[in-house]
Amino acid sequence: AQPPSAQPQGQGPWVVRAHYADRQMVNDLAAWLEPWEVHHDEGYLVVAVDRAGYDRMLEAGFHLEIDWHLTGELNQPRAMLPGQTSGIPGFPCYRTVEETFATAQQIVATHPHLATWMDVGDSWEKTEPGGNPGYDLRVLRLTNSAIPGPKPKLFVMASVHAREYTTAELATRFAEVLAQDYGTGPDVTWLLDYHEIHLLLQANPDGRKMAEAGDLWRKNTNEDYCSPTSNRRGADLNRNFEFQWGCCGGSSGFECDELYRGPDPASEPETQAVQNYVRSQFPDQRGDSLVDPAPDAASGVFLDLHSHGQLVLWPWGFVSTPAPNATALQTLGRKLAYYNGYEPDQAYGLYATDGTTDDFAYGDLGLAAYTFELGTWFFEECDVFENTILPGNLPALLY
Ligand code: 0X9
Ligand code: ZN
Repeated sequence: AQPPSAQPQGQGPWVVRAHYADRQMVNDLAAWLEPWEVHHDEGYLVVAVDRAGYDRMLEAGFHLEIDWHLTGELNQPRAMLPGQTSGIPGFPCYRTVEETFATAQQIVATHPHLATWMDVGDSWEKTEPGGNPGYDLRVLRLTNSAIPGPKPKLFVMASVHAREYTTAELATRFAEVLAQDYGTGPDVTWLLDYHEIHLLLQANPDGRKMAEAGDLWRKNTNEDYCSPTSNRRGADLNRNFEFQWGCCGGSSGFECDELYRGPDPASEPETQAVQNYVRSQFPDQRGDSLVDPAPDAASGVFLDLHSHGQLVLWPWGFVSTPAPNATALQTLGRKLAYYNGYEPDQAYGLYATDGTTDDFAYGDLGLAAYTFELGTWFFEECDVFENTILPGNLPALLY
């Protein structure tokens, strides 16, 4: 233990508890660094910084305390547990990218009338010639194809931030429950008879491979940004979406930053794949003005799974002004939060963000759009996932 005011030696990285005086300090910080946790009621946030980041935060007026426990968790070498034969090393409950894809293919093979596995685009590595073959971005669609549509749709995407282990696994378990319970569970049977559920299980597979090795990787792996071999390269896909891209100080223009928005709106192939797919599946139900509401009869739910923070968030994220459909978004958001026990809030209440998935889905198309922040850590322990996150969130997804 060190006294809180002592300056750490060396280059870091460290996980710090940063005490702040007002929300403006948090929004200014969130233009270049992603706060891992924000506790507005207690006036501190948690974030990882290197030496330059530490000094920059001190200059900005934060009072910094190093969390030596979480700092020790950074850069832990990873190995399979004794007897572990599958999953992320040290975390057998989380399927790897390849295992996630194999599960989806297995569901389709076992339930061909219920499930389709579609190629909807490419990861950055796949678009590049060279050694790394990359991945297709794939959507698992679940519905009873014997009953014709059109049917209302739910779109869920997971692991757009690579290190957020619980998210892809939750979406994959959801798919398994739907496939298994069809025909015996009345709710699931009704759901798949009269709705379509579209799951982009791995929205950032290139980044996820880095995170599977234990790196706290967030962005995609685009080598054009920062430097081709830097572990700070890539673009933050949750700042790269077209709608209000880079508008409002909720993202960074610096290539090495965690919150780098990319050089142009939707510059990244992963972003393009999501935008194109969502636009192909849902009609545009909202006018072009920021104050136009979607009609009460608008159809379609969009959900982006992240971690961590135990939050249910809805648009807007780029501005504090409530969205034109704020009351309806809040009503459904609170209902979802009733199921998972999380705190419901407008996304801006956390910190300002621009170019995000949910602002795109609601702003561009008028979908009821949400972000869940699952659990309490990026590399969540498996017993927390199995005993808390999964039982809390499956009912929210089913609802
Ligand atoms: O900063 C983010 O992208 C999200 N937090 S995370 O720790 N998963 O990176 C929060 C996004 C909140 N804003 C919107 N949902 N619009
Ligand atoms: Zn995230």
